[in-house]
Amino acid sequence: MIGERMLEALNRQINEELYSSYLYLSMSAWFESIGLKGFANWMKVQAREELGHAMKFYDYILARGGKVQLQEIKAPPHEWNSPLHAFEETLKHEKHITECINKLVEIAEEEKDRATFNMLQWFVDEQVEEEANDEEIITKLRMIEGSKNGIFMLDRELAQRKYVEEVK
Ligand code: OFO
Repeated sequence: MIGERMLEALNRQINEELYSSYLYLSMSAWFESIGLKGFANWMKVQAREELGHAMKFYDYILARGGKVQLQEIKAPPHEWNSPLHAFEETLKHEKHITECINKLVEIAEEEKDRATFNMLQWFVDEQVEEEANDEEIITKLRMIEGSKNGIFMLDRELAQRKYVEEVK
């Protein structure tokens, strides 16, 4: 059984992950609306990954005999100034998620909840990867700033991303 404090924090994280999914789906729709289908694909894949993150917390709570309590998901923004702006906002959001995960780790330590502490290690690693992916794309976007051809090439590259279920 998970302690009350840990359970509440894990339930909050389900909401954070569902919001991440919502945010990236909104970005995907925006990229689609400005004709960048490759960027839209990348964001749609990311939205599915985030849903997978929410489900990891959901499944974990149930496996530990806890109660899942889904909360309202806030509306994400609907437009951004440029592809670079969208990815800067993505990185900012991922840094916030990293803080959330670190906070969960702290709670698990304080509550001496070894099982939750272990489960969270996957997310600690995942956040390193997520921030690095965003930084890589931001670097490319800064290099090609103002170049339509550059955006077109990057769009082709991002169109290659495929959804792969992230297994533990
Ligand atoms: Fe983007 O890692 Fe979950 O939220």
